[in-house]
Amino acid sequence: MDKGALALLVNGGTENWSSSRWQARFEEVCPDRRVVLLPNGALDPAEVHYAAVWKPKPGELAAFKKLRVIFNLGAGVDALMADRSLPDVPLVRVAVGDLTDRMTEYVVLHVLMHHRQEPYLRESQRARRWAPKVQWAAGALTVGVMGLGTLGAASAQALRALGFRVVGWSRSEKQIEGIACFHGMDGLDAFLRQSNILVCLLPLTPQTRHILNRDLFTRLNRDSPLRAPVIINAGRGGLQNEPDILRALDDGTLGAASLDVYETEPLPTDSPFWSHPKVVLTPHNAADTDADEISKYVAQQLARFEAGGALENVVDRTRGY
Ligand code: NDP
Ligand code: OXD
Repeated sequence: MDKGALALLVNGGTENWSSSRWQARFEEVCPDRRVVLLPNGALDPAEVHYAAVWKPKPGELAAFKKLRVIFNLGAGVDALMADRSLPDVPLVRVAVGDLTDRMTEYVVLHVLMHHRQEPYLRESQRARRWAPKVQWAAGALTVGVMGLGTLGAASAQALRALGFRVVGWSRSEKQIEGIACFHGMDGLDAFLRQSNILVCLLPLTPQTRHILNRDLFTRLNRDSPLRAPVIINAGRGGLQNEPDILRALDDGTLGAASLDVYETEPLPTDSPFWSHPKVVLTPHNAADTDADEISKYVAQQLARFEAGGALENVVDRTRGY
């Protein structure tokens, strides 16, 4: 059987998304297959049967008429969903333990940072000030996790294991031990009214765009030792209304924000987020997509598919994630 080429299209721009690194890894895990880095003017598009991609630009995959599967090299597929000319073949996203563990680390780190008053303690250190404030127990706070999928459910369980009260919100009904689960727009208010720290791990879809807005912030719970609620967004920048976040931080509606993702990435140097005293900023590295792990995951899926098996983690295009 003609194996067809695997085309690699990586528009990353950061060290983790170096296309030569991804090419070397794919050549190692797919030794019997031609791995071609795009763009490649010498390539006959009909030779391409599979594509492994990160942030392709709209239209970049349309030329490959013999495509059988598109593998997205990350968990979020919003960039692909925005491409109206995307070939109508199965689209597989990443859902692997390595990525999930990395995101859990990020979420636990940032929840603990706000819970343990780290910004205040670092400021005290710089001022050589010995002035501890009362520290409450984890059980005094409720963490609300928006999105109870692969990443959200794992983070919720890790937070629960640390002693936080945890509530979760998803599109469909869920049951997760020890976590009060809410779903749908009807369940959103009850979920928000309990949440002192809000962790957002939703995918970006037309339904979730700008869901993190002023109206939502005003519905978060202020009755905790933190008083003003805190938001942590590691989903996508398009989930947040950025002027609303800044206004809410400035007028005390929000106490702090940990942000890993932004409407425009890289974050422009003149963004107020860089220097805002209540913002803990990271450059979209909450859960790096590891080239070793993900190339193996794609190679395994590809081998299974060619042997007649089913693909896993196929995106539902009508839902958009
Ligand atoms: P999943 O698809 O496994 O989970 C998505 C969750 O969001 C599901 O629980 C889903 O509900 C819920 N959801 C989707 N739409 C809605 C809606 N309209 N209302 C309520 N709930 C909704 O995704 P993952 O957990 O794997 O990843 C989540 C996102 O994290 C990715 O899409 C990506 O954007 C982001 N990400 C960010 C990274 C970073 O480094 N910052 C790294 C990796 C991912 P239901 O369960 O009912 O379907
Ligand atoms: C992803 C990401 O979606 O890295 O995997 O953001």
